Amino acid sequence: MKKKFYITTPIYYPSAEAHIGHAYCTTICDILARYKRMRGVETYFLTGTDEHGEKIQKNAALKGVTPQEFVDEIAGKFQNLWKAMKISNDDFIRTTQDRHVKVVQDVFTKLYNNDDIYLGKYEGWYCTPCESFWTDTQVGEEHLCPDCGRPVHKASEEAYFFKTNKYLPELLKIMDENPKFILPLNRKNEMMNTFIKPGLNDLCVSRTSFDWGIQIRENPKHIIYVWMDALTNYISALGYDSDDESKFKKFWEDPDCEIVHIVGADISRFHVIYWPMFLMGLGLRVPDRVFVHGLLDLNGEKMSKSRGNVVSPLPLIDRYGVDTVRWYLAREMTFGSDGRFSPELFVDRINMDLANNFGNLVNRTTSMINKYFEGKVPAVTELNERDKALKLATETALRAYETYFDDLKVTEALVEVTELLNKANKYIEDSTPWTLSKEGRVDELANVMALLTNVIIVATKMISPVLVETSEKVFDLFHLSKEQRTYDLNYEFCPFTGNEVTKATALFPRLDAETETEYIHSLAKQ
Ligand code: ME8
Repeated sequence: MKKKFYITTPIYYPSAEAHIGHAYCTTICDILARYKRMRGVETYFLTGTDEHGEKIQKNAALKGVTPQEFVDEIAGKFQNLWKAMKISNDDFIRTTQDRHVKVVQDVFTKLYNNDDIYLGKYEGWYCTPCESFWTDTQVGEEHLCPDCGRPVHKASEEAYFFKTNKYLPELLKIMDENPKFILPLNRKNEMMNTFIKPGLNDLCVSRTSFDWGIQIRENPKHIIYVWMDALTNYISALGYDSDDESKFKKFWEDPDCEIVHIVGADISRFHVIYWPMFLMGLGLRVPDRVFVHGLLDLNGEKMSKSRGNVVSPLPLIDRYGVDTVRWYLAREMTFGSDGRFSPELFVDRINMDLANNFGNLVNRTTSMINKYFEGKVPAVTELNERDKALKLATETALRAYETYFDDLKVTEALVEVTELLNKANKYIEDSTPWTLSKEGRVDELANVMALLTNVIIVATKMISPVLVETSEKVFDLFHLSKEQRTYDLNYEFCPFTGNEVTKATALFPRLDAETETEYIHSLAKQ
């Protein structure tokens, strides 16, 4: 594992407010960042907003405000949402900030002087909501945008182009030599078959048809097309090409820093193909991995701001708590595959994993320790076969969890935790502590309580990058010292003898399926 970790979300368009899809990607990045920090890796986590472009200019005009006023308001709402979701980003970059604008202009100049960019004419099918030009094949006979399904129109303008084929051999070499450059692995074939094999066009990197963007210094009637502007955020935020390049040196140039971009399937080609090429033109290192996550639909319908059917995470957080929403997002959809947001799945998932499994285990254990051992964790003595099996299961789960996380398999890592918690609940049923107590088998009963405490603390540490509030509550219930709260794979077995234990009050109350699904359905309709 590298010593440092730089992780980024896409920078979202503040053309409308954030929805559950944005929250999904940001939450997963947050979980990865928190996991790395917990492992002692120096981590830098970036998110932000992509504030230029025709759509934003149009939306601002509709509202009767300037584009800057428009993005200021929505960027503020994004930041508030991330606070409410306990997102631990180290920085929030906005592409209208001076620190970014200057870098983008310099990047353009460098690439132009390097003969990577030339002035030509662009003709194609343009989708205004998506700000993308498409080819004849892509729009089909009906002339519909392949992304959002809306009609496209023919457009032509003088524009600058980036020479993609100049860097294609180097890109293919990187993809070959580093098989984990694009993750999950099947996304590589998709990139090759859909975009690279049919032949790559040069990329249009400027516009003259609107002016809400970063001007090209050498030819001010052009603005830099939104993707070259947007992608540059990953280095401008680190201070590339500024008076203080210390963060850039630390988190980009140092080969001992792992650079990971997490992006949705809708924008993978920009990150996997063009962004590495821009970096090659600038003579900079390319990222280690681009992880392409799937898109969430809403009750089976594609969710997008352009279509106007979105769910905001805020009312969900207000009603169910931030951990519940974070857990649902990270656990329900396998990270890397497409998924679905549905009220029924939400309620089922929370009841199954948090109320019945995790919450129940903590409630039962803390209550039994109070009943049988006056609220103090007893010491372990000789273990029987069942105890040994649970001890082994804990160690095995911990190792599998780390391996999955190191491969960015977030959901799989969390499944390890829920399976371990299931085993612990089953261990209670099999050990029948109530019988041990009745029969006065105190040593065996003590072992059961000590082992359960051990599993709960290990599992809570594993789950803590997701359940940021509850994990602290559980540590408090077991009166853990600061040292006892740290995470260590080679942990000491049952080191909690003598710790006081407070009886839990329902950590995650069971949700009433009928009332809550109805409530969440009403949110999706608003
Ligand atoms: O594309 N399910 O911004 P954007 C899951 N500004 N994730 C979703 C989602 C859904 N239904 N909808 C959106 C842009 N996302 C550019 C990015 S980066 C240099 C510039 C997430 O506001 C997902 O991560 O349209 C997707 O890639 C991103 O939001 C697109 O956000």
